Amino acid sequence: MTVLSGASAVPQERRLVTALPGPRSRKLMARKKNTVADGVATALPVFAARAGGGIVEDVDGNRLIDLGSGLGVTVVGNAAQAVVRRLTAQASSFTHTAFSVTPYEGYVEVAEALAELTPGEHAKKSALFNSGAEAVENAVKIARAYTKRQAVVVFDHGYHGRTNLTMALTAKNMPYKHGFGPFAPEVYRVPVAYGYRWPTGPQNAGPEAAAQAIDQISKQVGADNVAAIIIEPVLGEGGVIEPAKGFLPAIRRFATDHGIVFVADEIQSGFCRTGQWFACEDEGIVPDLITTAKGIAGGLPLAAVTGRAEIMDAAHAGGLGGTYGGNPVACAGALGAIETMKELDLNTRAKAIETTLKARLLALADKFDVIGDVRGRGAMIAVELVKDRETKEPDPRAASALSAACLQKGVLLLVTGTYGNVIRFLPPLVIGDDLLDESLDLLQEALEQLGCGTGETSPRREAS
Ligand code: PLZ
Repeated sequence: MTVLSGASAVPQERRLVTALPGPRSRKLMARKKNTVADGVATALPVFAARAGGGIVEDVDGNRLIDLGSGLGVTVVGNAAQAVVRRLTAQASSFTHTAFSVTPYEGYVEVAEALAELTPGEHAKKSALFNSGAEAVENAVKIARAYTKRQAVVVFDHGYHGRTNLTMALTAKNMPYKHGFGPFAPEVYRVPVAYGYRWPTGPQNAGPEAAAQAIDQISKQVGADNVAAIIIEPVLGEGGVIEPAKGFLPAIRRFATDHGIVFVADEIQSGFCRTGQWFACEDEGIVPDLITTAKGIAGGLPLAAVTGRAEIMDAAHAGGLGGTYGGNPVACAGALGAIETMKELDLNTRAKAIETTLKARLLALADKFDVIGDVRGRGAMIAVELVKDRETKEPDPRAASALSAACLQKGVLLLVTGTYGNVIRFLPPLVIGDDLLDESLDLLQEALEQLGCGTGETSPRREAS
């Protein structure tokens, strides 16, 4: 795929010129320690200088293979040409007027693109915001205004943000919520169909988890009190969990039957990441509202709520907004990113990345018994690490050791999951096959160095 990454000014090759972190990164880290709040931690100890294609170059000149896309954002790669062209033109015309004061065309164009690309043939409208969390909060506001109900239902392992309401919606305590309560009321959490860990096996997870979730909502909350059900079609931060087949359609049906607004949080899974414009398309789900951010704007801060016009219009005039929401430079970035996704057919590219990654990771799972599960779709793939394949006891230490060892070899890999034991692969979709292959060779080397064992005597990895 040299055609894709060839567009980047950054040479598409791994290069290590210092030990990691290098001297410049170490100096910057000391300055950060003095002036940046400790709560703002960094997953990796290297500072970026430039990035493009599948490479992040650090301030010491090391070139690292990027399997994280800055938390799943740079679907089209860093500094993608169309993004830079459009945002540069916009920035030299005007950088801000506030859409709620003096509107501009770019915002409307993004809303039109969202109406075209999101699932469903119904009339759609959008509102734009700055961050994923802000989009989710506004989806809740809109659903409450429309239904005149208050309760919000979310799922085990879900992640929706770090603001007060979205902390309440997020499942995991550490690091997202710990010590930051009290949290917003009227939030209820129910089970999700986590195939790999479902007690009666992945084949039963879909219907059983749906039945449990629906029973809990009906008995503990009351369906008629529920404004919104919010779910990630692939649960990213929770560990790249694909709800087992049948789960999403059952929950969608339940929402329809009870006048509940079904919100797909596609902030991480949207915009070609899973090989579809939106991950919920894989099971033919048409959400009432969909929240987007991350991939939407090639790295610029932009987020959206898009959905049925009659629901979106339920909030009174002036009820939705914010100073910067739908900033013109960010909108220009989004139009450039969407143009790139279409031009390079990044949905097809995501599927090809899945084929490459899964083949290699499944082969590694046969050799290394620390790998309990390989899962995900498109360029959103993960391996779950366990101490023992029978008990499936999570192995978070192996995950952090592995990501640290990969970093030393020049590969940026992120750890995630409720149990901190999932290594995820979220590369920019414009990464070259050569870089992907190389990163997997290096991952294999790291697994060997860490003595992760052979799977010859262990039961085979379970498909989930
Ligand atoms: N919904 C599904 O994945 C952001 C956050 C990582 P913001 N995920 C990465 C971290 O440590 O903060 C996310 C998401 C889903 C909502 C959000 C929130 O998006 O743009 O970070 O607010």
